[in-house]
Amino acid sequence: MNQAIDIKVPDIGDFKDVPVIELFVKVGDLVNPEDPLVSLESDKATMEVPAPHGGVVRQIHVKLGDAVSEGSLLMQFEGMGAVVPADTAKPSVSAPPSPVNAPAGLAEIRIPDIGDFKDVPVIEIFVKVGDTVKAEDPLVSLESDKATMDVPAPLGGVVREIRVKLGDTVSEGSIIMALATNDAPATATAPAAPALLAAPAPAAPAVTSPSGVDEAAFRLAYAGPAVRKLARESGVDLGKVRGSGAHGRILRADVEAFASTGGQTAAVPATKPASAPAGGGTGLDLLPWPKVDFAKFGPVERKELSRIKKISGANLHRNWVVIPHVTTHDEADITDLEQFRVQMNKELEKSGVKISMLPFMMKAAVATLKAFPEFNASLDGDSLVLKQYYHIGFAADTPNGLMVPVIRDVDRKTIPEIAREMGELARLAREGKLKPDQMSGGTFTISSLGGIGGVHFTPIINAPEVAIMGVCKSFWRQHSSDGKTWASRLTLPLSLSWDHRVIDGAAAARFNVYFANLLADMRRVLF
Ligand code: CAO
Repeated sequence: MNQAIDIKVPDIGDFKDVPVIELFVKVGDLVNPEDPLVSLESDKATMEVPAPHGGVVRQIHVKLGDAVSEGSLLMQFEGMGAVVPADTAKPSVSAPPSPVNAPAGLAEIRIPDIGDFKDVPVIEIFVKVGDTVKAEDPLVSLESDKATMDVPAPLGGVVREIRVKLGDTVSEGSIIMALATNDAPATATAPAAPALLAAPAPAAPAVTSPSGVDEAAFRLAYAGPAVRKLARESGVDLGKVRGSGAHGRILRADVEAFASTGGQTAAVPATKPASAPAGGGTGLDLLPWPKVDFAKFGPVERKELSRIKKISGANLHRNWVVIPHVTTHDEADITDLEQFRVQMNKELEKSGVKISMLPFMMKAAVATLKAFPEFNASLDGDSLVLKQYYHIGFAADTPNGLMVPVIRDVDRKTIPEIAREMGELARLAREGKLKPDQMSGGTFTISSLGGIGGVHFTPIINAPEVAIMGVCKSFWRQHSSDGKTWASRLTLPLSLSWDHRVIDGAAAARFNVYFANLLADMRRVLF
């Protein structure tokens, strides 16, 4: 006899009020045990709730976007004796799933919010298939050009599948592994669901399209197990499907649409044009890089670039090639400011804060940015996004390479506060412990080589910012304003690089003069 069976959300760890992001069944569907019913997405994991029993879907009690927790009623099945496996054949009409026959969960673990970072390489994988992990155990380590980040397990379980390998690049939302939670089979070879209504899907590799599927992109595609299975069965290269779900999640409908159009409409272009348009001037038709056997000329040693150097190199290269840089040099008279700085350091000696020239430059930069708002902006297509906040980055030299921590709201901080924060961020940078949010959101950068030397240099703009101020070591020079009387003045060399798509030379020269005048007399910052 048919029975009404309540299907509830099983144990999903500490998660509560998790939105339903996908419904895999509709009223009237015939479902096998273990078939996915709904997909839930917290900020840290995507979980598919499988059917604990076979049956026909009689009622669905949730809709997309509804928030559910353990025990929430999802749907009702009309159970049919023939499809209920023996060990789960006694569903009570209203009893919540017991620990024994609660539907086992498969949680897909995604990269959480990692700030503005994208395409960050996986540099370490701490677990292997079959390992049992607890919530908060580290799963993988990522390394951007600016920080190393461990991704912890958002919930406990057994690692069922690892979908990344060392060197793969991931972004927020990329799926890195699948965890069997609760009573889910710990290995892919122990499926619990007897297939009574339909033949089980063949194992993934057997149905994979033999050609053209980019396995790495497939692994990283943002999609749940049911959609992956469908993609495998349909021979769809998941890495090429654009997701229409929240945060770009690939839905069943996306795979179906992709498959129905022969993979044409939603495909991401896989290749660049073979060559630049003739005469268009948009391609770089360069000679190949010279290949030289240096050892022919003398002894050499080969040393691999650090990972941070490799990645920051790629960013610097992009910025250098894409942004039409111009650098305007100038000088600031900091004689009085230096005297004041030395005096303040004496007064603050006991507080433990030591103030270099850089915090003063930050304050002067904010006042200058307020006067020249297009320098505190980013290009977005044909628009300029003018920011009304002043987060100033500073280049920090570290043993691993260049990093740019950001001090937020410099306009609202005192000089000692800026100095203290800068010291702390520089320390974290040197120890490789900066967090993504400590390096994001900058609106303008200062790169100071003043503690080292140099006269002028041409700093590379830290995209998507539009300008960067470089400063070198101050020096004493004889100065005259009338050619008759001369005085020794402490002079700070300035090198402002600016994006010529946004800023004109006259504005850049004015920016430097304004900035220099503020440093010459910091009282002007008050105006
Ligand atoms: N002229 C003369 N002396 C200067 C100066 C300047 N413009 N700027 C700093 N100094 C002095 C400081 O007063 C300090 O002197 P004391 O030791 O006598 O007190 C000394 O130089 C060292 O300063 P600092 O470098 O420790 O402090 P800072 O606040 O100026 O800079 C930081 C901090 C983190 C920015 C710096 O240590 C650093 O990493 N600079 C390198 C940035 C870089 O690599 N830029 C290039 C990017 S493009 O590849």
